[in-house]
Amino acid sequence: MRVVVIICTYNEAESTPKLIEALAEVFPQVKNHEMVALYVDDTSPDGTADIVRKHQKQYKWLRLLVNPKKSGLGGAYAAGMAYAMKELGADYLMEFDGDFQHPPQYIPQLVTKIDEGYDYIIGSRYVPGGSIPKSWGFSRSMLSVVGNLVARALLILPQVHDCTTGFKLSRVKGFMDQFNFDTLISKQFAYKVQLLFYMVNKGAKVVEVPFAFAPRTSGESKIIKNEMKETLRVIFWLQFRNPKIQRFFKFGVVGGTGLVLQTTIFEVLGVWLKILSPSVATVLGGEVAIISNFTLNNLWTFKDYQVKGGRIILKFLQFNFTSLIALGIQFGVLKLGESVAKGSGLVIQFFYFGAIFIVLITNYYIYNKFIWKTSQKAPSSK
Ligand SMILES: Nc1nc2c(ncn2[C@@H]2O[C@H](COP(=O)(O)OP(=O)(O)OP(=O)(O)O)[C@@H](O)[C@H]2O)c(=O)[nH]1
Ligand SMILES: [Mg+2]
Repeated sequence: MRVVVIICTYNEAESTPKLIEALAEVFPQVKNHEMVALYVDDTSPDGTADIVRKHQKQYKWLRLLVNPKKSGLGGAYAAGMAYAMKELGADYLMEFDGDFQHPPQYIPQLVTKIDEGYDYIIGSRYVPGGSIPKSWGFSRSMLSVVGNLVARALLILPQVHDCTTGFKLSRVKGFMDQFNFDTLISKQFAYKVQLLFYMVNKGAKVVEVPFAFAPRTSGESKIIKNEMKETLRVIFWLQFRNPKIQRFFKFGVVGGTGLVLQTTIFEVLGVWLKILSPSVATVLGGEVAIISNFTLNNLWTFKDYQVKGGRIILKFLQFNFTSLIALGIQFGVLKLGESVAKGSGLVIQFFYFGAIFIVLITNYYIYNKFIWKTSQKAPSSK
């Protein structure tokens, strides 16, 4: 495999010669893969590109791409990755900082994971053995730790412990060669969370390799002040367009309309007019909501998996059956509520909404798993 280590630089003249020498020592340790280093420099005023050019005479594996102006880290990586795939025939792309914060001795450890079949190899600061610099003050450490936790939670990627690291190795075939760089939401550091989200959701086999993120010893930090805000902006758009989130949102809306129907019947017949007992009024309201929910979910929430023709009857019966389970849960909880409430309307309401919550979660699971079977390929894409 040809591994292209992409090093984006802006004013890294001090560390660049040292880093090239360090790579020259480390690359021969990788026996069964071909290592190439690609510097992507945004015409740094301190002449970083000239230093690379000078070393190119000595090292055949050293390549350089110069962008005419500063394009932000995401912009620089987009250009570098496209160049590495198109011009250098890369099989794997490594993202690597040019200021020694990603210590070069970890490169072979990440590369060997290719042999174990991994598509996405993450240099991780937040798994045992990994760390952030001890010299970082409280606020910088907190920004990193909390920022990562927030990103991890909002991306809904609990399996990845370091979602904001910049040290990664990605497979080209089937993954990076299918990524459309025009869709990059941010040209800044936040591009990283988008690539992570893309790779994991594309089904990449992922592994995290611990590494000690070193303190910056020379040059200046280029991290922009509003990086956290920029990362949140990227995550917002990623999730806004995420079909799974959209589906859950639609399910919520449909469930909400069902809830309004059911609650109206419950409140009017069971609480206000007292024509029915609260438990019976709940079940009657539920029946009406079932019909409405099935129709709306089939036409809208699970549109990609829509049931048509004669199968609608079968699926509707199944839906009814699973809804009966839900009604059973509600009935049981409300019965319990009736015995506890001893006539108190407020306590009954508490049990009523508690039961609804349990039922919502159960229903969403059953719909996905058994009714519309969303883990299978959508009928429209078959
Ligand atoms: N080509 C290019 N490289 C950039 C740009 N911004 C940052 N870099 C490089 O990206 C790498 C990471 O940037 P850093 O400023 O070190 O960011 P950081 O490591 O998160 O922050 P520090 O811990 O303060 O160093 C370094 O090699 C930078 O020179 C840019 O706009 N263009
Ligand atoms: Mg740095």
